[in-house]
Amino acid sequence: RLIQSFSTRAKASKNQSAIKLFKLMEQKQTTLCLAADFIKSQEILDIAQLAGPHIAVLKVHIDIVEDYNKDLIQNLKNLAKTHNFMIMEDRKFADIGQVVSQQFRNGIYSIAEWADLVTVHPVPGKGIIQGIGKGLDECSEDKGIFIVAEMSSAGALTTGEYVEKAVKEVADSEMVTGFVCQTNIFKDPGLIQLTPGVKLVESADDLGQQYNTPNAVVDKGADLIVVGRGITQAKDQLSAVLEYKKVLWEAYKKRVVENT
Ligand code: UP6
Repeated sequence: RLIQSFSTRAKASKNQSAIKLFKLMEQKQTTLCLAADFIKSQEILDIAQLAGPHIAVLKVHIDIVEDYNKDLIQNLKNLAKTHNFMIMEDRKFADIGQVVSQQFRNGIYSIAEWADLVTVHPVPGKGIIQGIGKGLDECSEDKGIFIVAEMSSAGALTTGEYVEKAVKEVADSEMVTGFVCQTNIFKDPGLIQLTPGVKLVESADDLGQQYNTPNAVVDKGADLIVVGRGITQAKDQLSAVLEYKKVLWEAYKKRVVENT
C-alpha cells in the first residue's frame, strides 16, 4: 500500500511530537528506533553515542537500569541534542489516570522531565491519556504518547475489538503521536505506526518475542521501527545500525508516493 511522504504527513498531523518526528526521519533519512535495553548506564550512553547520528529515537526501559542516576539522564539529553534524536521511555503505563499521572511525574525517575515520548496501554480507557496530561502540568516541552494497541509477542491478547477501541476511543486526543502495533490499524496519516519485533531474519526468542523482517513490517505500515537485540547483540553494533537504517529507508522509499 502506497503512502504519502513523511513531510506531507507532518502537515496532516495535529500532534507536535509526530510533526517533529516526521521531519526528523525525513531529514536524517532514518526510521530506526533503537531499543537500548541495557541494565548499565554506560552501555546505554555508549550505544547512544555510537548510533545517535543514524537513529530517529532512542528507546529505553529506565526501570531496568541498576545504576540509575540523574547523570545518565543529563548525558542522554546532551547526546540527543548533539545527534538530533528523540528519547522514548517505554514505560507502558497501564493504571488509572490519577496513578499514571504520578508514575509519570514523580518517583525516582520523574519521566515527565526528560522523556520526549512515552508508551501507554489503552486497557484503562481514555483516563490514561488524561493522566499523562495531568502529569505534564508545568512541563514546557511537548510530549508524545504512543498507544500500545497490538503487541508483538506470541498469544498477545491485543486483538479484535480491543484494537478497534484503542484506535477509535482511547486515541481521540491531540496528545497521541501514534500506535505501537504490528499492522496498519488506523487511517489518520498524521499518526505514526511504531512497530517492534524486528530482525533481519524472521525468528523468535525463547520468551515469546516474535520477529519479522524490516521489509515485511514496512509493507504492513510500519513508519518507525524498533530494533533491539538485532543491533545490541550484534558483533559489530555500528555495522548493524547502518544496515538496519539502510534496509528500512529503502523499504520506506519503495512505499512512498512522491509529491503527494
Ligand atoms: N516491545 C516489543 N513488543 C511490543 C511492544 N514493545 O518487543 O509489542 C519492546 C520491548 C523491547 C523492544 O519492550 O524493548 O520492543 C524489542 O526488543 P528486541 O528487538 O530486542 O526484541
